[in-house]
Amino acid sequence: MSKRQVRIGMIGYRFMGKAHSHAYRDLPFYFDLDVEPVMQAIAGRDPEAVRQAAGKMGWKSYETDWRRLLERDDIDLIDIGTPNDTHAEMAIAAAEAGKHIICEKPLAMNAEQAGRMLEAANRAGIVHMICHNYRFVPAIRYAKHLIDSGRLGTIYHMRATYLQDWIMDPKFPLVWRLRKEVCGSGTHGDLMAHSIDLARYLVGELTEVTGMMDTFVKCRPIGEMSGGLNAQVVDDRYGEVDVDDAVAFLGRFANGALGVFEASRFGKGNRNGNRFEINGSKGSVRWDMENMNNLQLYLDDDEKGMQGFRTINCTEEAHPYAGVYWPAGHIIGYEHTFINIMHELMRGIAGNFSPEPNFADGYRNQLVLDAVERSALTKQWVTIPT
Ligand code: SOE
Repeated sequence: MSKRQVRIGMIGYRFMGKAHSHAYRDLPFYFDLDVEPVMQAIAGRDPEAVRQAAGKMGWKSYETDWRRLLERDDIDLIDIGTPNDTHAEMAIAAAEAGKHIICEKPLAMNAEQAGRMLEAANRAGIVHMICHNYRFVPAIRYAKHLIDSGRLGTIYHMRATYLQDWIMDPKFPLVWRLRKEVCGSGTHGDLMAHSIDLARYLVGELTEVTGMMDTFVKCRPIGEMSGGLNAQVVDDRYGEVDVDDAVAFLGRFANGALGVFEASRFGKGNRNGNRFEINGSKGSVRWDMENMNNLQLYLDDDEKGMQGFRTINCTEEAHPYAGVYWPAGHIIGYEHTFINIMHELMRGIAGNFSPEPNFADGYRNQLVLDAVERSALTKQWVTIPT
């Protein structure tokens, strides 16, 4: 018997569009699914670019207005991979049209918008997720298993850094990720949102925060608006950078643990340095995205004299998701984190539930982002609403 189809309409087709398209294509290759994902249509404003993207990435059709995807009755799921200022409008309209949704992070420009998106999704009873792909790294899921099963004991600390360096040249242009009206915040919403998601996933809710933010290069040449990490200058005029280049905060978790977080796009030499360490009463874990298959684990009950951090290559059958790919030792990469998350999304649609992380997680994440921003402005500790 043929499987129920999930016909996807994706909005945006650049960096995240490429990652998501690749995931949909590869998904049935690795996972036994109860539904069949169908790459039905993509939407983008530039007719020639969207036509080419559809052809290259394997989409059956394309639209030049995203609203058309919502009108079409051959679309079941809307995938939003556009700049942050568009997420709320698109997601609320998609929910009202009865479409399931996966949305890129950060969910919105602020918690008020994110709350409205969550309400709209709940009201419509659709399946929704936010694309925090790092939760789907086998090593991170294994760390979660170790924490939840008590192997690390009581958790005292989480220390996370997320460092990149692609905007350090003062001549790097003023792309959308550096304009508040388009992205809401800079490094904070782009990178810190991932660390906050991992903190909530691995340790629990944060209750209060105190933070600081800064912008090192305050004016930049005007560049391609849609430009990504390799954007070019297109105009010799300069514009103001009104978002943070770097952010740091201290946080308390509801379970008593302490968190120290730093995110920066001025971390010279770090291309995608997403890292954390968690310390418990019985052990610790360390993880680094640039070596994503490995988890460093310290266990206090190891024999004296042999204690120390060991490296676990999380590619064994015992490691979440690893078994569906290659035999042990044959590592996976960034793109597989998207295949794994899309697999959860398909499970959710088949079973009519919203797998985590969903819009509720996106909303709670946004509450923390907003609180850190407020704290940086007021120089006070800020309580996160429950
Ligand atoms: C660019 O800073 C970026 O692509 C982020 O937007 C992603 O969320 C992160 O995973 C990698 O870096």
